[in-house]
Amino acid sequence: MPVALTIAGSDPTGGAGLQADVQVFRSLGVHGAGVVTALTVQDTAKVHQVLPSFPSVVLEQLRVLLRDMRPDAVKIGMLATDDIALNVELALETLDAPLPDSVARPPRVPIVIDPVLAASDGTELIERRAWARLQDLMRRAAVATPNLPEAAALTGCDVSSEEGVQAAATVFVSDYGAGAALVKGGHADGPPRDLLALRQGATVVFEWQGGERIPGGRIHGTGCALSSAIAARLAHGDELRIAVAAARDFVRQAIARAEAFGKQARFLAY
Ligand code: PXL
Repeated sequence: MPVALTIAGSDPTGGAGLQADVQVFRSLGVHGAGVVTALTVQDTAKVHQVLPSFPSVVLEQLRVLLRDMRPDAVKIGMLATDDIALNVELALETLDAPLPDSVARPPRVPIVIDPVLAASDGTELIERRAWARLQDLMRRAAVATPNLPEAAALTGCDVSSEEGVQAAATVFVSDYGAGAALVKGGHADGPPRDLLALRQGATVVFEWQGGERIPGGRIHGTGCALSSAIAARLAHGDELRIAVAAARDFVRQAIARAEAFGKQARFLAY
């Protein structure tokens, strides 16, 4: 069974964060490993508190884990603080080191970065001063998966038009160095359209991916599930475009079957 590693915050409701990521991994036939970047105090209504992990523990957990168990894909979600983001960046260098019994560089492990800035209730899930580190980390991403507010915040682009979304996606790929960017259109009104921007040589090509809005209102954890599903498919060896298409299908079906949990939330069902 392939292994995917999530580096993410803990959401005790299981609707988002690391708990959701490992459920998605398993349901897509991938073993889920996980390093917790932050605890949250959270119910289905809101995030009450955020408690970042010790940065040194995140670094040690990742170094010890990565020396032992090489993941086939990595997903990065909530990073909480600049120090944690820095330590994640440092630990990921372990992935580039030659394997113990070889002098050759190991093949690059695909990394999916979901640049989580805030929870739906507005609670900050990463400190503002860490945004630059998050932008810097993008050069390690096979694909970044910002939603519209995150794409706007991290690039400064006005994403209210199609051209603006393309400009933001281009910043992720051309300026920050991500291999690709999937800008998720779910936050806009009307039928949601995602934009996949792919680097092809010196240029960036765009693919708009449409869909109808499935009625029923907001669902918690769709972003976490989408990025984890992409990582799971990449862990299976899918090419990026195929992995993104499969992950979008997976989330769309899970939205259509969403179930109510707790007092205030609907979670994906898969
Ligand atoms: O959906 C963003 C998100 C990511 N990670 C954690 C969260 C949330 C939203 O609440 O709690 C841990």
